Amino acid sequence: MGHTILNKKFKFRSVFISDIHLGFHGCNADLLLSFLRHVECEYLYLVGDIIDIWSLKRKRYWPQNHNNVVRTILGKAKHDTKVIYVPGNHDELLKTYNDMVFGNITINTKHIHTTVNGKKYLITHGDEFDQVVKYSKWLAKVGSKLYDWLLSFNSLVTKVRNFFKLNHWSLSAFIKYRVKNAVSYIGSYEEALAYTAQKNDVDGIICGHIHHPEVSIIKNIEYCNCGDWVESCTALIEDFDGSIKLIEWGDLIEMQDQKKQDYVDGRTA
Ligand SMILES: [Mn+2]
Repeated sequence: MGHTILNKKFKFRSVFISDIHLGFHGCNADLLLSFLRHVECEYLYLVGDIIDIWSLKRKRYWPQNHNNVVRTILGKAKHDTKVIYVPGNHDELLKTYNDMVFGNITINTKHIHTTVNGKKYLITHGDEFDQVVKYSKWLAKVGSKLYDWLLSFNSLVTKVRNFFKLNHWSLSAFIKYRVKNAVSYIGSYEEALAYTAQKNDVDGIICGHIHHPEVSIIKNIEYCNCGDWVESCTALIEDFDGSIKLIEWGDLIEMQDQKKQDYVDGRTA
């Protein structure tokens, strides 16, 4: 679609996007394409759930604009952008290819990004915290031993489910379904990630998974969630001073469209 309103190109040191869900009909590929075409960066992180293999298994869906997203990313990787793909749960198949390079895109299941001012951020999709959040009520009482155990338990659960071809338990779907408790689940998720960042001795954590964009400080840890390209259409960027910021591309485009519309209305009125 013709989002030609912004003539400007934005330059950032790094861009972080997650939960694109290519192959799923809800993916907002047009908005993502306009974002990718307006952005230049040295590092592009794909923070999981980029290709929705679960959805493709249910229904084969792959329109042209999903191809265009892949081509645009490969084009950046071919030129001056270092592209790192950290797989999530909807594309967990890729986790078995850790450290492999496909068309200039490196697969890394766990990655630490160092900003221009020397801060360290752990980059992870965040699905491994599903079981932690599920049992967060009594986790708070029993403490961190159980937390560690649940983290390893999560991968076991995934293996067993894959073996028996069972459906996955998805935290993001669960949060959407249990609207009343959504706030408390989001809170538990954020705390679990901040705790992991502390344990890994980093300044912050960059994640996705729950489709809830945010940049905030939790327990002295910078918690940064990319959001998604199904609903929020947001990205995280690292500026040239090293600060991590949230860009609400959907809102930005809408504002520009509105300005243009106001202009047109003004002329015709
Ligand atoms: Mn996910």
